[in-house]
Amino acid sequence: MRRFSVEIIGVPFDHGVKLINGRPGARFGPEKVMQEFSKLLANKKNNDFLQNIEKVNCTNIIPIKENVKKTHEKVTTTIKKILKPNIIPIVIGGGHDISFGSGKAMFLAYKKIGQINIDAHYDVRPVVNGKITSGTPFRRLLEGKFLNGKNFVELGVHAPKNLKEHYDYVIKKKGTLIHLEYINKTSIDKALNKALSIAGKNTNAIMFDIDIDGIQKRFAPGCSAPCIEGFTKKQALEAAYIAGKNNDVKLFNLMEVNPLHDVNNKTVKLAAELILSFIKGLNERENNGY
Ligand SMILES: [Mn+2]
Repeated sequence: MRRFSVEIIGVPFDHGVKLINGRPGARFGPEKVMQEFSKLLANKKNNDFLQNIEKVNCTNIIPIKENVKKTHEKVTTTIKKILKPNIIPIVIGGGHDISFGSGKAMFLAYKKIGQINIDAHYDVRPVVNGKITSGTPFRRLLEGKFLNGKNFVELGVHAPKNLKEHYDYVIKKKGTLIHLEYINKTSIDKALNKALSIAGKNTNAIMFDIDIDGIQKRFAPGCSAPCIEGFTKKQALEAAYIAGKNNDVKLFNLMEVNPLHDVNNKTVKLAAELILSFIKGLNERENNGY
């Protein structure tokens, strides 16, 4: 019996990136990543990863022009309807602000949720003058009480411009930071399993995020805010696989892929591989997994 379905949901929206003065273009991410992913699916050697997968569907959520709040509401409503323990959405951004929309849907579906974020940045900026930027998703989830800080884990957070006040905010909320230095000294496997146990403690479901800017610029130049430092391609692929394999992970957000700044399509290809890696893990989940 095939046990899981995957719903790949594109949200071609980067207004939140513009509002933070980042490089726009992530609105083109979903289409490009889906194209590349369908090539991977068409490759017969990848069929071994799909024995337990009933189907992989691709759809888009049409954003509300320049309206971040309304677009997020649409994301929440749409994903809430899709979420079932055996239906795993993979959301492709778009700006990282969209994770607020999918996170709220997770809260409505599962009540107690955990969050793991692989990112160069904290993304806990406050909403100032009503501007919901791509740097705000986790603060909004925490402030809205959709997410308890005790179940919030950030991995990487290595951008040189990260502000002390955002670090302080995560600590005040009792969130966990696992820095890149520690991960490189130990392993991504160890760090992610630690993150999964924290995010999964007394919760019903975990949301897993990869902001592509968490990966080194040489592997992922096509993003809104690239960093020289970061995860390697291998670490990111392993993280996606481990998250996919964990029974508690019920949604994957893959954010900030920006084809306008890509080099030889390598960021888009990496994003497609990350999706496949996650699905490979999902395919290997133990028994009923839900
Ligand atoms: Mn981010």
